[in-house]
Amino acid sequence: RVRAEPVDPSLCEREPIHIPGSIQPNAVLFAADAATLLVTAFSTNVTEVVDLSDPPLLGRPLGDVLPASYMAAVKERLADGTLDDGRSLRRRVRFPERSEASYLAVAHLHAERLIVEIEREPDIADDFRLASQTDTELAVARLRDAETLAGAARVAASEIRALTGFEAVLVYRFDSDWNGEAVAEDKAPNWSRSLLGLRFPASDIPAQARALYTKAKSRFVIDRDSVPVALVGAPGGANAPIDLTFAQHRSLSPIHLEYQRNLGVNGSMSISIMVDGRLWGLMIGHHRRPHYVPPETRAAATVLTDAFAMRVQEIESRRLWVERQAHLDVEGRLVRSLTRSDDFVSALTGGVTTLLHLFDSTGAGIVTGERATLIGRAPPAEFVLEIAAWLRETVPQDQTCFESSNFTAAYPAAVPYREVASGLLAAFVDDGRETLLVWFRPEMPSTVTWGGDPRKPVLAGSGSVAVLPRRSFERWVEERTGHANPWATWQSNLAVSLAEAVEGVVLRQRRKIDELTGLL
Ligand code: BLA
Repeated sequence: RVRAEPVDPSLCEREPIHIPGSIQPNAVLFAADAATLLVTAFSTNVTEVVDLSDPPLLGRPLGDVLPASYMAAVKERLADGTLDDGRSLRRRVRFPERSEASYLAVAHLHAERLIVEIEREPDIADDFRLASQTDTELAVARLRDAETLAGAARVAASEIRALTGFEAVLVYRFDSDWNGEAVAEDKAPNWSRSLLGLRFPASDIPAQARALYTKAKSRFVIDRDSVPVALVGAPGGANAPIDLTFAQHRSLSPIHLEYQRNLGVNGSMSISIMVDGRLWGLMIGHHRRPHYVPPETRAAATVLTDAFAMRVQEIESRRLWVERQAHLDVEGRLVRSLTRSDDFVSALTGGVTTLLHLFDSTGAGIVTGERATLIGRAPPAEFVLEIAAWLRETVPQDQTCFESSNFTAAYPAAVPYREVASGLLAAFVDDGRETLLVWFRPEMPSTVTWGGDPRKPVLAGSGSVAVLPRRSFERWVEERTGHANPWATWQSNLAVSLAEAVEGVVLRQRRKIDELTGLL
């Protein structure tokens, strides 16, 4: 029985998913010492390809059991040093005892072990599809034509679904807190369930899984309910758990498989979407029945996902470039008027171009000592002075800037002003923190629709099962208050650089005043 109360989601991060001690049953696995190439572990289903009776497999040269031509190629790659993390050697192989069947052997080197996975290629697979090169080229061309991120995501989801035959393909995007959202979906018309636009809490894909997915780029589950095949190794020291980080047939976390059951998903896929070296999201495939995707198609889906990732990078960096150019232009005009004027406050707030032209702010201003000069929609001056006092005290000395898109959470006294001041960006001008520039952003009234109650993502299990995923993915609507659009890092950097320019001018004006008072 499942107890109702939620459990600390960090429990999920403790499962060592890279050493599950088993693989999915459609492949056979051999592990050998990378130096000696003697077998140190194997999956208990190896009898599907080799005869085990005599002599024992453990400690035997891997070359005794794998086809000679394949072993020769493996040794060549080992000598070249081109089999380490993430790289592999793939070859079609046959075994004498199984002359009728064709297998794909994939070898890679990881943690001082050579791991060889041998996958049976079914004669006729369910929903069998083979990726043709032209299909993939056409799909890449369509991705290149997409002008917006949403457009590219829609193209990617539908092309990858057409390629892999999943009943649904989702583009899942992480936010800065590792919550995620299904930003595109392509699905079979007879599947009424839709996850499009739903949010999912970070604990659904815990930290160690995200770290693993940054290294190993894809996972495919043919049959959620299949029984994993155990790995057996030499007893004693050599029996350290086999690190399956890069193994294609690693069996996935049973907690995750339970999650899939609750979602109504059997066969599945996830391919890492890497943008700028960071896990941007996942290309997720769902099937209500078991679903086999042949190796070439899996490889093509990974290539398409990479093409999508590159398109995202292009679209994002172009948008950022245009936005930044416009801001640099505004900054240039502000700095020019600063240098022409003796009064920096009016130079920044009184001219044709003002602080309000920066950062999509709706209010802005300057605090100098006990005076606040404000433009646009901002809290009253007395309250802005209170905010300034709080900032002077709270912001660590080594930081010259403060930014929040949920300011009322940091400073509850601002709740009455959240309509105009849910977002705050502030930059100190001088070391003494007497002067600061501030920008305000209004509250974005919004509702976030989660796939299930995000306050209870994890349930307590019983017996040997400590935690369970939630069972309901019913839409759960959260009303969000006190949130503004978030500030980008380049925006706070620009605020700091403008504050530095102001400091130059303020110092010059001070010097002038000092000179004048010296003359008196
Ligand atoms: C993994 N969780 C995952 C993965 C996805 C999700 C896509 C990757 C699985 C893979 O690569 O095949 C979650 N799947 C989703 C989401 C959607 C979806 C959000 O389709 C929405 C569209 N998960 C939990 C809880 C725990 C948990 C409570 O909900 C732990 C207590 C764990 N999820 C968990 C683990 C993995 C995982 C451990 C790693 C699975 C693995 O690679 O072994």
